[in-house]
Amino acid sequence: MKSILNYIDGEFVRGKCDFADVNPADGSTIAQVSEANEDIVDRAVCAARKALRGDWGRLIVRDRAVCLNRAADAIEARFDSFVAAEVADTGKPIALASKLDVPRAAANFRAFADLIKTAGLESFQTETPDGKNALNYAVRKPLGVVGIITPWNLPLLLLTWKVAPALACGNTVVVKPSEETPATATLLAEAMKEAGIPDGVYNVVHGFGPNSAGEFLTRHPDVNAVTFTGESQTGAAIMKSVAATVKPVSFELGGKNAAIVFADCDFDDAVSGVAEAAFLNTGQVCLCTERIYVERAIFDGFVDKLKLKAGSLRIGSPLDKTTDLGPLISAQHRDKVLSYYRLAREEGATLITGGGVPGFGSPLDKGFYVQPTIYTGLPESARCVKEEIFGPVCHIAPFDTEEEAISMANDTKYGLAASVWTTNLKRGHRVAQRMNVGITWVNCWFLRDLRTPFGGAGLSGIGREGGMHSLNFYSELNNVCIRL
Ligand code: NAD
Ligand code: 6OD
Repeated sequence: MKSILNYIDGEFVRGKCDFADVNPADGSTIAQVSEANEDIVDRAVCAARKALRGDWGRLIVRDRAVCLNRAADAIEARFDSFVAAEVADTGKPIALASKLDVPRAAANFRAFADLIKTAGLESFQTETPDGKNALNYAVRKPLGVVGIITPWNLPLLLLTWKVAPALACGNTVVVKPSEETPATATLLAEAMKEAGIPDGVYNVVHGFGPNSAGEFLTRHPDVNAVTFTGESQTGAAIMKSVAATVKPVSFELGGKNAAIVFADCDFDDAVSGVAEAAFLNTGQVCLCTERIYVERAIFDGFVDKLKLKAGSLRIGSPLDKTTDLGPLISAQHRDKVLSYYRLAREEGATLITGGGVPGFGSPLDKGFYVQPTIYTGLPESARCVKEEIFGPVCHIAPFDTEEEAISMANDTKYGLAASVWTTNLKRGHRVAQRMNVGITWVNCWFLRDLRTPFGGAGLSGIGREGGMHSLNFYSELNNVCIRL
């Protein structure tokens, strides 16, 4: 059986206990993962601190950018291994991992390599009370050791989204990937070595959250900042854990995202776009749309067409290049999603399609599959309309006025993303600007430019990453004031 080990100071390190890495497509065990205890996490943090004082800490910005580009090259050189590892761990379709996850990992490194070379900082010429001048300018320094904790839905994409800017700013990192998807963070260690990134700059510890590697990392006194992507409740636990040592945090959390479809939309584009937003990655993208508001004039036609789209999705083996929908990540997560399918019935929903588990008559029956599911007819107060389900499921409700649609879309404690579907340019801008979220797409969804701010309001997060926002989070700015 394959072992997945911790990675500290350039060496693979075995812990005292193992846990199983399970393939969600058939429930088989892929590997045994070595869990990091508190000592191992401490060794990783010490290695990261030591590396700050070594060659890495002395590199000029241009050479750091070269390292990041070499990391991207190393990912591309092992493209097939990264795709295979991501597909086995997550059960996502091979076509999706090849198109989205692995290319974005390389793109994350290239984007921040480019940005750090050109990033400027503000300066001010200041008039002093005695009629003379002072010059203020800021310098960018690393924060130190950054703890990075990531989820299982887009493991490599979300990990590198944080590792790349952290390294661009000269930090060293200890990463704790999800216990469900440990493989690609570990493979990235090999790519980092190949890219010539000094030992100790990138360290990996494996394990769970509470009373395991996640908590040991966040409460470690020598970790200078924590960046986390995952559930809102986990964010709350991490806030408590970092409070004692007052660490800066960046949180990208859950969502209950809305799409607003106006009668003047390009109908076919809107149906395809909303179907993708509801079902991509089996609905396991934080940006996925679980609430759809459709103007009453096109409501029935839209529901029919979305049902046809859901019915045309090919559910099957992640290794089949034509598969659209793989399994959910785990038996536990499938239980959670199915409990919402039951709850929707109890809350009085009308089932339009799905609502159950597909049968294959093959080993895939042991996988954690569910059907893509559409409901209508729930009141806005229903738990299925309020709570994040994180599966291939959406609820569609009609609206009569723009104001009503905006008010329903904003009636949530989350605030991650929204999409607006209309051919009326003015309305597109107007509605988009009134969404209480970190990102609103108009006539598109999950279209990313890595220089733009990304994050959420309310339960969806704290802070923004992306472009200069990432550089500012991963840097300590020292303002120098010189009396002239
Ligand atoms: P999760 O919060 O359960 O776990 C995420 C990571 O946190 C894992 O590595 C886990 O081991 C670790 N963890 C758990 N408890 C911890 C603790 N007490 N201390 C330290 N670490 C701890 O999330 P998940 O189930 O892996 O991912 C799904 C969730 O992530 C969804 O809510 C989804 O919306 C959210 N998400 C948000 C974004 C975003 O960009 N906003 C992106 C992806 C996923
Ligand atoms: O595209 C990104 O940068 C990003 N952080 C996406 C998050 C997706 C959530 O599952």
